[in-house]
Amino acid sequence: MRTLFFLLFSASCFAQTSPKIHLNQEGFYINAPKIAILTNIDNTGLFYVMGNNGDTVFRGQISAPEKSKNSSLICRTLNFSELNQPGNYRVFVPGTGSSYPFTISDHAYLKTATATLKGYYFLRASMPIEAQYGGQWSRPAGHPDDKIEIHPSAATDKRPAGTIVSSPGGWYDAGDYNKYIVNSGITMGTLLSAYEDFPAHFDKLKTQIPESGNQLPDIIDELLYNLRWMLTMQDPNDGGVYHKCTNAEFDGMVMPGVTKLPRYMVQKSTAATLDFVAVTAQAARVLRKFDKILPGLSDSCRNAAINAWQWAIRNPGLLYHQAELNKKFEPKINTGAYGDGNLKDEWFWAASELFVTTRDKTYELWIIDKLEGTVRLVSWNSVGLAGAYSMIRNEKNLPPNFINNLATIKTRVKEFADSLLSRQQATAFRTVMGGSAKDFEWGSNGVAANQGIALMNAYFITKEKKYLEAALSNADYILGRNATGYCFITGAGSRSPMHPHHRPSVADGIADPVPGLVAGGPNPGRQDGCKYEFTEPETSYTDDDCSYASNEIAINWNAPVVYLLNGLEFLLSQK
Ligand code: 9MR
Ligand code: 9MR
Repeated sequence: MRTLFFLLFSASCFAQTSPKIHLNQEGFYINAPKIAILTNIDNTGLFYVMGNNGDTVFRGQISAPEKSKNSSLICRTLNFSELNQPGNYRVFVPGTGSSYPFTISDHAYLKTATATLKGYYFLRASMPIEAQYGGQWSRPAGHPDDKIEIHPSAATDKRPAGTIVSSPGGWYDAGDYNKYIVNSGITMGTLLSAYEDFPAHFDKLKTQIPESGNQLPDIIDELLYNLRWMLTMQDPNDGGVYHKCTNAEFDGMVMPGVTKLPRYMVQKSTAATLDFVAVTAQAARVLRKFDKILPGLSDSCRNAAINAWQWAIRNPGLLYHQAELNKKFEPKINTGAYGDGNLKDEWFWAASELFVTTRDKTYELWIIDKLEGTVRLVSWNSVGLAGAYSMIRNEKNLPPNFINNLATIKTRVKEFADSLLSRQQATAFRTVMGGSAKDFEWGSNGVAANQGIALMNAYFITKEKKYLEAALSNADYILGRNATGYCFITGAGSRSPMHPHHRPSVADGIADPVPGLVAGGPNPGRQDGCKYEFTEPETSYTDDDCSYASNEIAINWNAPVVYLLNGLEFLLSQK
């Protein structure tokens, strides 16, 4: 026994860290499931969990092999869920080596959950990032956006082409420096929902931003920075909302504000306007309790939402078709399109948020009319579930005669979550993510996080723990239990993206990328034409800044990660 112990001790101390042990590189909650996956190692013996001092604290059996459905990897499960002593550990597999370090703790996600919210501060467009808050990533203000030209596609009598308007602030969309209402919409909806679902958590959460210490929670301060920009995207003359505030062509890979290319307000669209309705209606509701600190803002949001809704009713079919637009207008616009051909879910979301906020029956009819087929995973072009979540969350404030409709909506959400849950045991990484090879698309980490949110909503409906544990499996996925072995959040874990497609991270001359940002994730579409070492669905990821299809950061996939990690921290820490 003594010799065995000694052998293990020395083996683990000097053992190489092995990337073949894939696990959450941050940590696990005390009473939560704990799993690592061993890939392409022929070993069905024992594995060990060792503390920092080399003591073995747990010993378990390596499972039988299983081929992953989403790649050629052969996977074995190492389950150490029973270990529930707080501490710092590594998994050790004799002959293979040690895993990255991890903790078991009551606040396993807190640090990273906070960092993902802080990530938005670094994306703020028109103000400097100061060293006091941004550390080594401080930088001058980016695009001031106080002189935006009305593009010919957006011209009206009152605002002819070339009219100058002001649209400062807001977050940059992603690795690029443009600001798009559609993508801002679902991002804001997700973050507002995080606050609505977990106010007690966010009321205390400090992210060290310039506004920290004022009377508002930091998440609200961060949201306001983008909300105030969004409000400038509405034409006060008719209530319609411009699709985007953008360059004609993407800026080069330089720091923000270096290029001085003209910026344009491009075509109003029904999708942008409906997403704007949903966000401002939800903001009106969420900000109501801060009326004393933000006098009039909640009312302004409500009015903005109603005006935009009326514009959409008058203009129900104005889709954004960049190629068509470029046949008619100069300059041609070649930045992100966010064009969506099906707006049923946008109507549903907008009507849901207005209904919850105003209780006006007009919107109820739209909800019922648009329900069929809108329960699909949330993404920038699929926003129906966001409306369903808001109605479920605000059940108590809905008119009593809505109860049957709400029951239907709950059933749909639960069924959707059940279909996700049922796939978990069939994935070799034991995550809900990867239940279908189609999960691996542009921004697949957003898919993983949004699946987590759907599962958490099923938990809210049923209070059944299995949904929370399934949501956790996707947090584990994002934090490292995936085929690539990356913890996909910059600055988190042991092996995280170093070269995201993010202009400041490329151009700032600092080795570490801007922290708290989520990389897109595996995407076998590989639309960027970069070199990928692996190309199977769950492995087609490359940590190269040329790879905008697998390694770009974006506000719409950071937001569900903010929701997932903060929500799980709130629900699973024993407080
Ligand atoms: O940087 C752009 C990124 O934000 C977009 O997601 C991507 C796809 O639209 O395009 C990137 O810009 C590239 C452009 O499409 C082609 N020329 C090189 C640009 C930078 O890599
Ligand atoms: O997330 C978007 C993805 O679904 C699209 O397939 C892709 C190509 O149109 O564009 C993605 O969004 C990018 C946007 O167009 C420009 N800013 C960066 C976004 C993330 O890559």
